Amino acid sequence: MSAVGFDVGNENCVIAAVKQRGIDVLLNDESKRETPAVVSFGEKQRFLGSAGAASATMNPKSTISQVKRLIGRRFNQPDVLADLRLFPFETSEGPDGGILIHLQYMGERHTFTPVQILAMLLSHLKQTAEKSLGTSVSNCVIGIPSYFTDLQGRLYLNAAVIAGLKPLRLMHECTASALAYGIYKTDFSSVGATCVVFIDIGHSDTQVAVVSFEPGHMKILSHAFDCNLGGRDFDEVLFHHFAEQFKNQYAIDVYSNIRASVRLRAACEKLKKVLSANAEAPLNIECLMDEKDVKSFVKRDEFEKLSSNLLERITVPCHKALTCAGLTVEEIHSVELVGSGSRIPAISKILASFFKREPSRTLNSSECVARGCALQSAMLSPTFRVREYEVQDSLPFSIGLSSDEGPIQTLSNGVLFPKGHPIPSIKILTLHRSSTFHLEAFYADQSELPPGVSQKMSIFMVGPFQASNAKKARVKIKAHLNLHGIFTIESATLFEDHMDESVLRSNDEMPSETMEAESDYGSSDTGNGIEGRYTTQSKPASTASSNGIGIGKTIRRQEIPVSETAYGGMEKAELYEAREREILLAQQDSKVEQAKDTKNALESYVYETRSKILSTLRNFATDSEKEGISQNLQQTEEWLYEDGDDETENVYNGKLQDLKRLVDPIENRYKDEEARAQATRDLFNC
Ligand code: ATP
Ligand code: K
Ligand code: MG
Repeated sequence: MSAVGFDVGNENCVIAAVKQRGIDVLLNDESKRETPAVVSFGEKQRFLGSAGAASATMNPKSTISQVKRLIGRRFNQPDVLADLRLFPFETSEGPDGGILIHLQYMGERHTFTPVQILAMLLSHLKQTAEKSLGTSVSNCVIGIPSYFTDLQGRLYLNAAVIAGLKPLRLMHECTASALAYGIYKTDFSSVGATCVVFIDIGHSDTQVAVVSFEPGHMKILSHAFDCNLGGRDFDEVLFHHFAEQFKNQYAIDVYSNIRASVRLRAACEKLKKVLSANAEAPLNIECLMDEKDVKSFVKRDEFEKLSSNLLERITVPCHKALTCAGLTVEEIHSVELVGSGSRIPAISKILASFFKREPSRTLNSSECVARGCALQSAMLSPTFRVREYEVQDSLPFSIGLSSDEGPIQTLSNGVLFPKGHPIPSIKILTLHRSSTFHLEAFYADQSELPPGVSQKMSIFMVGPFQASNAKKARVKIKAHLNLHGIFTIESATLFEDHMDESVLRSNDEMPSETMEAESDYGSSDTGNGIEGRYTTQSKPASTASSNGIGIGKTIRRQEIPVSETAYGGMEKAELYEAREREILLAQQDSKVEQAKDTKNALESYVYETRSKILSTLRNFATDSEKEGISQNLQQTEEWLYEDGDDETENVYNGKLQDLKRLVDPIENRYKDEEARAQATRDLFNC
């Protein structure tokens, strides 16, 4: 058994697994610890991960990357459009306002949603993990950015279903890093909390979390982010710099050529990395455009000047996170820098001056998210015994709930779960309803959300049901902020008071409603400001009767079905269809892979047999047998290079069997003779 964690990055993915002894990062097919988040559609099969990245410059229009950023986004948002303009693949607006990706594959035009592409990637990571571990993998924990909305979380779960994975938890990336940091830490003070700031600068985003550690317990105090600031933005600065330079220097317009843009971007990324370790770096690209070779260089100082706007922006989420946590820099024990985008030296410099201390790099900056996810996966899996350790995350955006009859207010500011509320949590609400009704969850504060993100979340239908006595009916709703951070109405129960006839005669007054205090499971926060007809109650009432108010009163209890629809979410049928389609695509890939493997096997058989016929098998075959085999080997070899270059597994296998029918009898004679000789040796040796 193993517990697996996946860090799906905008650029790089990492898989970690908790094994009997400690956590390992699993290697991919190319023995690498990081797998590019790329899916490329070739002529006859898909190439995923490292293989996909290899085709990025050859086949840019059918090579899809950076899909993480597109999940659950609307096509028509300015920041989405800005992203899409930079991507070499074709996109359009879907009927629901989402993003559609178009590409050529196997001679046809195909359309996929970002969720489907993500599913391909997850499926590839699953396979990689399975190969490495030698077992099937389904349960897992997957990292997500802290600025992901409810919808994005739901769509990640959908992608996991399409890929055949079962996430035990979607975990905020900084929370995962914090877990990987905190669980083994022993040098924290044993009295009071130790507060640490985690800053993850990735490919396209910057996330900051302030975390408090106590023995056996960690708690996220705040999350902050800039979802449009990461390593790629620094590449873009260099890209523009050189693109402008080359206009004058070489009279080429790189912007107008997809292939040249892809190549210059890739070269700028390399250059940026060189600048992290050197004071200056050269840029040389052969035949970039119009058959022109380009040459240039840049100094680190100049690069820092060009990217000064970006560098300044890094402290903004740091400031926000501290303010939200109610802490000053002096109260911070350490500042932990993770994510490969943070390797630019100027970033450490600016953070050092903001926090008045050097940021530390205690964690492996590219692996800590996956390691934290793997740890959490082990903690949630019954087959692992991990140290007792509580991970309490924090809700990034306030959630409100309204019904067909108006807002449901449980806190004075009109919010059901405020920003910063612990994840997971449950709240029980009591509503006075006697027939089917709707609830709508929404983000209560637009200013907390990333730009362009809708406040709409999901609609819940509570019903169908009909109470027998409208005046006496109450519905208890269990509102759940689940382990994934997703808001659901977990259950609804109808309670109806019924008076015993004999008691009714002696007591015509009906008992009045009780108003009970709100309770949060998993937090000490108690709301007030209960308004109007809505009450919240601490525990679901049992079916029982006598509560001391009216003797003879019985409460009838009935579970009511709840169905939910997320704005922009996937319907069951769509999900089913996507799963079927993914299976077909995977079958095509493995068909092609198997044909390749069998072809290779046939090729090696030809070479091995040719040399054996001249050596070990020489004395066990007649001349005419040798003649026949040699001829056949020759023909097969020629066929492999011509007509048989691109055949099915069956055809290759057929050829292989034909050859074996000729060679096996000779092989057997040789083996018999070997066995006889061995027996003789054994006899004389003892
Ligand atoms: P995200 O977290 O945004 O989803 P990710 O996890 O894929 O993305 P990382 O792998 O943490 O991102 O970081 C990738 C970024 O780090 C790229 O922009 C890459 O160019 C940059 N990077 C990697 N090595 C260096 C280096 N030595 N110097 C500067 N930048 C680097
Ligand atoms: K990563
Ligand atoms: Mg990352």
